[in-house]
Amino acid sequence: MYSQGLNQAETDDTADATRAARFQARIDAEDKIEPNDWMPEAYRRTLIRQISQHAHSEIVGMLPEGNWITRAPSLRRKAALLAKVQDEGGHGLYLYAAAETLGATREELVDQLLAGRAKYSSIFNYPTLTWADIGAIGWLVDGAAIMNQIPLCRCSFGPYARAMIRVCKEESFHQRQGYEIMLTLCRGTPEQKAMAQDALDRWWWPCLMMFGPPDTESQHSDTSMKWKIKRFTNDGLRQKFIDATVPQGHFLGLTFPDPELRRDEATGHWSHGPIDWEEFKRVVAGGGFCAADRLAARRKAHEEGEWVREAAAAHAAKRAAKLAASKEAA
Ligand code: FAQ
Repeated sequence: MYSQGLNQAETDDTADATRAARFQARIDAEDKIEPNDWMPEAYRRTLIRQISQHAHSEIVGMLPEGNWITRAPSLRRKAALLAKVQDEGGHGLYLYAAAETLGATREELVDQLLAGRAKYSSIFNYPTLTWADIGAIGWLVDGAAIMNQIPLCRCSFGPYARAMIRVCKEESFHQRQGYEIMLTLCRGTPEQKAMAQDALDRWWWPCLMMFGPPDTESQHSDTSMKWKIKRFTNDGLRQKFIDATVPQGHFLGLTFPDPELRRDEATGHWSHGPIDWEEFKRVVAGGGFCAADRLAARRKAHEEGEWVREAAAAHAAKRAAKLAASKEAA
C-alpha cells in the first residue's frame, strides 16, 4: 500500500515536470499563455501579484492629478486632465479584469488595497504642490510607465499583454500632453519656468525609483524574465528612461537635480549619481508623505460607491431571474 502511494507520488512528479517543461517550451517559442491553459502555480501567483499592484497603481495614481482638476488653469487643460484621470481609472479596470482571468476576484484585490496589505507604485505617495507637477507627472511618470509597459505588450500572458497595448497608446498621449504643459511653462514667465524646474527637482529621483530596486536586489526579475513576463531588468529600463528623458529636459532648458549626470561619449548612455534606496524602501513600506491620505481617499470612495455596487448587483440578479423564467417558459 505504502509503496503504491510512493509510486503514485513519483508518477505525479514526473507528470508535473513534463507539464512544466512543455510550458517553458511554449514560453520560449513566444506562444501566448491564455487563462484556461495549464500554468505553474508560481507563474499564476507572480502574475496576480504584478497585475494587481499595477491595477492598484492606476487607481491610486488618479489621486495626485485628480487633486488639480478643479484648479486647472483653463477649460482646455481641465478637459485634458479630466480625460487623463478617467483613462487611468479605465486602465485599473482592464488590469483587475486581467487578474480575474487568473482566479483572483476584484473584490479580494480591492480589499487587500483598502486594508493596506497591497503594494502600489511608490511614485503616487508624493504630493502635487503646483500646476507644474501635472506637467511633470505626464512627462516623467507617464514616460516611465510607458518605458516599463511597452515591453509588457509582449508579456507571455495574453490578457495582460493585450491590455497593455491599449494602455500604452493612452499613456503616450498623456506623456505628450504633460510635456506640452512643461514646454508652455518653460516658454512662459520666469516664475512659470521656475515652477517647472521645481517640479523636475522634486519628481526626478522618485521617477527613477518607479523601475524598482537595483538588479542586484530585485527578487523577482530572474524568474519573471525566464517566463517572459518581464523582458528587461529594472536597471535596464531605468537606463533607457534616463537616456530618452535627459535630452527632452535639456530641450526645455531645465537642469536635472543630479550633478553627476553625464553622457558617456563611448556608449551614448547618461550615467547618473546614486539613487536614495533608503527613501525608496521607506516609501514602499508605507512611509510615503501622502500614503495615509491616499488610502483614506480610496476607502472613502469605496464607501461612497456602496450604493452603486448594490444597484448593479440588484440589476444583475433581476436580469438573471428574468432569464431563468423565460428559459423555464420555453
Ligand atoms: N513601488 O523584485 P522586484 C503608472 C516592489 S503605473 C512600489 O524588482 P518586480 C500609470 C515589487 O512589487 C505604475 N513597490 O519586483 C500612471 C516587489 O514587491 P513584492 C506601476 C515596488 O515585480 C501614470 C519588490 O518591490 N507600473 O504609473 C516598486 O519584478 C501616471 C521587489 O521588486 C507597474 O506596476 C515601486 N516603484 O518588478 C498612472 C508596471 N518597485 O511583490 C497614473 C508593472 C518594486 O515582492 C498617473 N510592474 N516594488 O511584495 C512591473 O513592471 C514590476 O512589478 C516592477 C517591479 C518593475 C514595478
